[in-house]
Amino acid sequence: MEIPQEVLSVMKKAKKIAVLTGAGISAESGLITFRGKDGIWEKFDPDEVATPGAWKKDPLKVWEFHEEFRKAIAEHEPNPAHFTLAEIEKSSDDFTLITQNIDQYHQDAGSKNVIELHGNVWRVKCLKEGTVSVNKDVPMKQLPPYCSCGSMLRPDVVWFNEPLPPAALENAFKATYECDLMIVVGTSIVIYPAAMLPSFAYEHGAKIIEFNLEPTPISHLAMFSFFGKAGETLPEVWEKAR
Ligand code: BJW
Repeated sequence: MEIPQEVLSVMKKAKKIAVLTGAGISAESGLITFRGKDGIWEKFDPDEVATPGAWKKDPLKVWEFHEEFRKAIAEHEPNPAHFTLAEIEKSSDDFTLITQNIDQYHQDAGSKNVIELHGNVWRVKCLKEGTVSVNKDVPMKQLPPYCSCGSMLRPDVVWFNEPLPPAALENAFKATYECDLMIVVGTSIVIYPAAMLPSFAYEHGAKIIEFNLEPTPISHLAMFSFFGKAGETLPEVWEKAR
């Protein structure tokens, strides 16, 4: 693969790195992405399984969808792209990984400074008390699950039309404004507010390097886009840049 010297130089010299990841980074682990051919939204209607309205109408159906997701995550594991980002963090003084993913593979691969914009499917939230706890039961002992207080638990993820966790969003914007390099991996850049981050970084003077199978709405802003599987391209680029 041809890797422009300029890209290696930017990666080497970057003082503050922000990374934005999406479902594509976990594709080579064996997880299905949301959009495109054979994507999750081809099989499921998001209005039926990933909105507050869906939850109100049929919490069991929503839980069954998330239960499938939990099973798939448990059956697979992080891939070389996740591990490479953890390595980049180790050799960087200022590194923030902003992910839209709910699978926790970044933390499993060793990443430390991770901002989860859309929550984490291993956490559950009590609807009455608002308390959040970790539940890694696969399968769940009971669907839908209940809190000891008697109230139903929901997955601690962000559905459409729900606000993102304020602290996560604030920290993501801060990292975006401050970084001199943003690496964008495996996201279609269509879901807001996450989709705004690369252009904000660009407007604040950061270089953008993208890893995706195909062009995205931010490819024209990128100093370079590596088109291919991130589990192959990202390790190869980092090997040369480190
Ligand atoms: C590879 C690869 C390989 C494959 N290597 N690459 C109009 C304008 C602007 C905004 C809106 C609007 N109408 C509605 C909105 C808001 C809405 C939105 O953005 N809608 C769009 C449809 C326009 N956003 C929201 O509702 C958000 N909340 C919000 O805005 O709140 C405002 C508010 C404030 C106050 C009160 C109330 C509300 C919330 C968004 C939540 C998103 N949730 C999901 C589901 C979580 C799972 C669950 O339910 O449990 O999050 S949707 C889904 O999309 C998931 C993802 O995180 C997210 C992004 O997808 P991602 O990661 O980019 O995946 P894909 O599949 O799209 O792309 C994969 C990419 O990988 C592709 O590019 C491939 O090519 C690539 N790839 N293999 C490299 N091997």
